[in-house]
Amino acid sequence: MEQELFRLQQEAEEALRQVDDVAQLEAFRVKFLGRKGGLLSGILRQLGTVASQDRPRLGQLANDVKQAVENQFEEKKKLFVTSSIGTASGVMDYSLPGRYLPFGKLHPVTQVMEEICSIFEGLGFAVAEGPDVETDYYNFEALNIPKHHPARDMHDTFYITESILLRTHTSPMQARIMEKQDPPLRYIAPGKVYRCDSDITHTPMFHQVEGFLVDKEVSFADLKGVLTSFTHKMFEKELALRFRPSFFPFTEPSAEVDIACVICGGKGCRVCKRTGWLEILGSGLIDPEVLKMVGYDPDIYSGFAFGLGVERIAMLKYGIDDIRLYYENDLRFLSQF
Ligand code: 2U9
Repeated sequence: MEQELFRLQQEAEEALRQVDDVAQLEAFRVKFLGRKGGLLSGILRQLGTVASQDRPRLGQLANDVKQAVENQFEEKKKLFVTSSIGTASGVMDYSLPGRYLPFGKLHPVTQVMEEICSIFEGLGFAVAEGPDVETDYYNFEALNIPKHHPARDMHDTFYITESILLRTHTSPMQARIMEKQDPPLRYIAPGKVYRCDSDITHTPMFHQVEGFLVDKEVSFADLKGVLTSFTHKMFEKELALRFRPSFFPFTEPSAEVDIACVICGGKGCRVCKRTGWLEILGSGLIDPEVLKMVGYDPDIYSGFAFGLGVERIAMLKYGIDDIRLYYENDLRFLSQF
C-alpha cells in the first residue's frame, strides 16, 4: 500500500503538470480527489483491510499524500483564477481586457451647432428655441413676406393646413421674441428647418442658426464686427470676409457674406468654383417694416440680423462635398468627427 501511495502521488503530480485549462483541472479533481470514485479516497477506504499494527502509520501516510495532492491542486487552481476567462465553474480573470463597447458621440451637425451657439453666446447673444410647427403669420407675414410674395416660392414650404406649416427658417422665433420684449435685445435662434428640396447641397430638413440685435443706433458696422468676430473664431483663422449686396424681404440693406476659400486661401480651386470665395451666411439691417410689425418705432430703434445653414458651415469646416452624408447614418462617416 505504501508503494501504491507513493506511485499515486507521483501520478497525481505528473497529471497536474499536464493540466492547462479549467476543464482539465476539474477532471483531475474528480479523478484523484473525488469523494466517491476518486483514487485517493479509494486507497483510504482500503485502510480497513490492512493489518491493525500497520494501520496508524499507513493512515498517516495516506492522509499526508492526500493533503499534499490537495495543496498542489489548490496552487494550480490559483493560476487559473488569474489567467482564464469566466467558465461554468465561475473562475474569472479580472485582468483580461473587457468586451468592446463602442461609445456614442454627438452628430457632427450637433457639434458644429453647439460650437456656433457658444461663439455667439461669447459675444453676448442669448439662445432661444421655438416650435418646428409654425403659423403662416410668424413664418412669413411678420417677416414682411405677405401672401403671393415671390419670396415664398424660394422657401419650398411643407404646409400642414392653409395656415400651419413646418417652419422654413428659425426667424419666426425672433419675431415672437421681439413681440414680447423691448430692446435692447440680442438673440440667436438655433434649430431644425424644413424645405421641400433634396440634392447634394440640400436636404428636406436642415439646421439653421439665425440671430438678431436691436438697440438704438445699430449700424451695418456693428453687423460687420459681430460676423467678422464669429467667422474668425469658427474657422480658427483670420480669413478675409466679403459682404456682397443681396436681397431678403426682412432686411434692408441685405448682404451675403463670403469668406476667403478655406481650401485654396483665395487663389481659386474646385471647391470655390475658381472664385476664391465661399458663401457662408446671409445678413442685413432689419427692415423698418418688420420693426413696425412687432411694435417698435424704427425712428428710435434699428437692428441687424443674420442667418446661416449649420450643415453648410460643417461642410466647409470639414471639407465635405455632399450634404446627404450627414443623414445616411453611416457610422464609417459619422465616427470620424
Ligand atoms: C427677424 C428679422 C430678420 C434673419 C436672416 C438671413 C439673412 C439668411 C439664410 C442663410 C442660409 C437661410 O439657411 S439659409 O438658407 N438666412 O440669409 N436670415 S437675415 O433675418 C431676420 C430674422 C428675424 C425678426
